[in-house]
Amino acid sequence: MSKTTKILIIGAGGQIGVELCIALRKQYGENNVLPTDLKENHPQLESMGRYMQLDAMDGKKIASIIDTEQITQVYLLAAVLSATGEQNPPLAWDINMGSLLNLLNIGKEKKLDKIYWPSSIAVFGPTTPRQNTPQRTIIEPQTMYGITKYAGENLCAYYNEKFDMDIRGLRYPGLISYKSPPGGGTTDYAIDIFHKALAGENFECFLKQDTYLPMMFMDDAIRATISLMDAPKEKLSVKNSYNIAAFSFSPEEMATEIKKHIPDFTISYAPDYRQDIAESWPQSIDDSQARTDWQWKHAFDLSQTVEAMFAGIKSMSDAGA
Ligand code: NAD
Ligand code: AKB
Repeated sequence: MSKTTKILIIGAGGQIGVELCIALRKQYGENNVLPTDLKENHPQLESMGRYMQLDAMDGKKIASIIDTEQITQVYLLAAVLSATGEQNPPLAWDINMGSLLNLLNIGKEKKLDKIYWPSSIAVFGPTTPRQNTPQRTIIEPQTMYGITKYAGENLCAYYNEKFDMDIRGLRYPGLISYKSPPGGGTTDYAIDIFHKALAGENFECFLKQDTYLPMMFMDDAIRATISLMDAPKEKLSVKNSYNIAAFSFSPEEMATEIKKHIPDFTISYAPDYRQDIAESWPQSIDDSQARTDWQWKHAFDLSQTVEAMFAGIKSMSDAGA
């Protein structure tokens, strides 16, 4: 008889975690997915079922939850993102690396079936080809966040190889969503812009008008995550983290798209330290390996994303969220 899949999400209270929890519960059942986060309370997650406070650095507690809850898979989402990481690089190193190394050792000891750990386009740096960045290429990240993602990818590949574990990951582009706010990234402007537009306010962008970055709507990112985790192991030729992509745009192009819905919308530009981060990242990504290995295909383009964002933010505010 096959055993029940029981999932622990660490860092579930952020932009990706809330939506991933909803999707995984749909697939595996509410009682088989336990969302946890450093935050003592999380009203949104608590309103949907069980929630537990858990520090990703607390290996003893993680091991004990794996035992008592009979956890078979862990999704580790706790992290310090690019912009916050450049404000406090030692913190980014400690949290991003400490939590991963902790979990890999626990996963090895407890013989977890699978671990998910996300990487980012931030692994790439200024020496990487910026257009159609290949899966395998020069990787010399310039931010502490990118350095932790690159080191983390290599750690995952090492544990996969040495200890015959099953650790999977995606290099997400900037993710655009409305259910849970973003947590300190360079691509966050592409979410904040909607809230300002709907409030009838000017949006002051911290990136220059022609800064192109790869982006994706959250529904596609969640579907990609679950498809990767469901894919047969023998199909996965990449042992660290897969490139995935949807579309790229600049702040100016996003503003033009928003004006189709709100003609009076205005944008101004006041680039800050995040401009350097954005300029060190690719402008577009080649994700053909993911498309070949596990049939990844994005569904949302820029205009569909903008429509879904306006509809989603309005429905959340109508529901009083
Ligand atoms: P987020 O900042 O929105 O959420 C991270 C969550 O981790 C927060 O709820 C935070 O409270 C929690 N956390 C922080 N320290 C913790 C700790 N010590 N113990 C437990 N929880 C802790 O981030 P996100 O956007 O949901 O990103 C999740 C993962 O995906 C990260 O690894 C991030 O690098 C990666 N990623 C995100 C994006 C994106 O655009 N959102 C893009 C590429 C990669
Ligand atoms: C960030 O901007 O830090 C994240 C990412 C692309 O990793 N959104």
